[in-house]
This record gives sequence, structure tokens and C-alpha cells, in this order.
Amino acid sequence: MIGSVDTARGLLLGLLAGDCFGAPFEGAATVGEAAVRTLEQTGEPLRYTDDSALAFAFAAHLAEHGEVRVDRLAREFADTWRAQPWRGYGAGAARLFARIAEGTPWEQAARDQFGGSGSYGNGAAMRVAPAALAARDLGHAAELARQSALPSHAHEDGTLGAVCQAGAAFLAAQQDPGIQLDTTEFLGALSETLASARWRDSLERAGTLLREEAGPERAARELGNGVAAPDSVPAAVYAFLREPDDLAACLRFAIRMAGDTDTIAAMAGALTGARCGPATLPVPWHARLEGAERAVELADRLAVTSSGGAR
Ligand code: R7I
Ligand code: MG
Ligand code: MG
Repeated sequence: MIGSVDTARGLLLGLLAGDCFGAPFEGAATVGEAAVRTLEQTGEPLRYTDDSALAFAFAAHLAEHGEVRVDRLAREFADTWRAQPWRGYGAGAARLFARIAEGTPWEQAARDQFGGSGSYGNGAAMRVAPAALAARDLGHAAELARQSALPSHAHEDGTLGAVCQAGAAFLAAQQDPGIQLDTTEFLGALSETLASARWRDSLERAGTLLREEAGPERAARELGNGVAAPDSVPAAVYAFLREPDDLAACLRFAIRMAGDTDTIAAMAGALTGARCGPATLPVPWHARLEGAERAVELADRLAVTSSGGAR
């Protein structure tokens, strides 16, 4: 097992790295292996997007309170958007945070999204992984995820995306990286946290694809690679389960799924990072990733605050 500080650092650095390496490819219909490897080798600095900005805000919230205080969290998310609205936020998310910043209660703002259906985007899932570091058990991780989704993602699928990703991060953090990951057991435990046939079917399909060793293109066709939570969270879990022991390989796989690359890679990277710790991050990346120092500082605060954290 790795220690709780390493779990926290690995999780946040893995999330940040996925966001930074995935961002230049966001929206691409296909991504070749050579293009990802070229980006790895250039050495140029990489900027993070809304995924990391909001994950950092959530990590800071949990480090401060050890739990979700929804009114405050809604304001903190809105303040994060307002401070740097150019970080590639979803169109609905930008409208929502603007309304909350103007004083609209989050309950109303979140419910009003998309003609009253609420958002099913993956925005609650992409920022939720730090919940795994404050959770006592898998059920608590799911509860923290639900609460953290409230200010922005009122649609059931937006919320379930957060529950799925937080549960996956909790389970990934529990694993001993010295022991081969039992992917069937992992998917079974994760599935139990999701009271939804659609989500359970998707995880079952991920299990079938794993047994058939499906590559990124086929996996993206069958699991999705879009901005909707059900089209991207299972894809991220799949990328992690294909490459649970090597962050660079995991991110390469996730980005080659194309589509919402920054977010799929950020979610997959958080999982591999939580399992393996920061040692899985190639050394030259630390200097290239905008926000790496902030990730480490937040991880260390979270590891101290969380009473036992993910282990
Ligand atoms: O969920 P959210 O924060 O988006 C996150 C994505 C990630 O890829 C980030 O990297 C960033 O690029 O944005 O933002 P939302 O605006 O709530 O949802 C994202 C998109 O999903 C929206 O812009 C819509 O295209 C779509 N969407 C919906 N469309 C119709 N009806 C989400 N919910 C709905 C809906 O209910
Ligand atoms: Mg983004
Ligand atoms: Mg994205």
C-alpha cells in the first residue's frame, strides 16, 4: 500500500496531468498515438482547464471542512469560474456559475439548466475525485459526490457521473499497487453504488471490452467519448482498468478515445494516480504542468485533514 499523502498527491497530479495533456485534443474525432507521444516529448508547458480548476476548488473545500457544505461550495465554484472564465467551461456551466455569482440560489440555478431538466454533463464527475480522500467508505464517497453535484448537475445522470467517478477513485485508492488489479471485482463493487440500469449496463459492457482487450477506438464507440456524463465516465474507468499501473500509458489510452479528451483523461488519470501515487508521474512532467505545485499543496492539506482518508 502507498501512504495517504502519496494517494492524495497521485490523485490530484494524475487528474491535472490528464487535463493538461488531454486539453489540446478536446473535441477531436480521432487521435493517433503518434500525436500524443509528440506532445509528451515536446517539453512545452501545458495549461490546465476547468476540470482542474474546479477539482482544486473542491479539494480546498474538503481540506477546509472535511465534508460538503453545499451553499459555500456553490459560491466557491462560481468564484472559481468568475476569477478565470477563460478556462474552457461548458456553455451551460458558464451560464450557471454566472447566475450563482449574481445571487441566484444554487437550487434554482441548477434546476433551471437546459430547460428545466438539469445538466447531465460530466462537470460534476470531472471535479469529484478528491471526495475519495475525505471518504470513510464507498457509501460515504457516493454521498459526498451527490452533495458536491447539487449546485450544478441536477439531472440524475450528471449526479450519477459524480457518484461513479468518486466510487472509482475510492476503490482505486484502496488497491495495493503491488498486487494485480482484479478488474471484475472492481467493476462489481462500483456497480453496486449505482442504482441505475443504464450505468450498470455500461460498466458491464466495460467488463466485456476488457476481456476482449478492446483498444481505444472500439471502446469509445461502445462506451462513448462525449461531454455527457454517461458517455465519458465509464470510458475513463475503462482507460484506468486497461492501464492501472502506468499514468503515461493510461493517459495515452484515454486521449486516444478522442472526443472529450481533457475530461476523460483527467478522470482516468485521477484513478491511476490514486492507485500508484506520484511516482507514476514522469519526472519532467512536474515542471511542464501548470498547477502542479498547487496540486501537491492541496493534496498534503487534504491528507492531513481527512480523518483516515481513503485508507
Ligand atoms: O458539465 P459541464 O461542466 O461540462 C464539462 C465539460 C468538460 O468537457 C470540460 O472540459 C468542459 O469543456 O465542459 O457543463 P454543462 O454545460 O452543464 O454540460 C456540458 C454540455 O453537455 C452542455 O454544454 C450541453 O451540450 C450538454 N448537456 C445537455 N444538453 C442538453 N440537455 C448537458 N446537459 C444537457 C441537457 O440536459
Ligand atoms: Mg476542460
Ligand atoms: Mg472536457
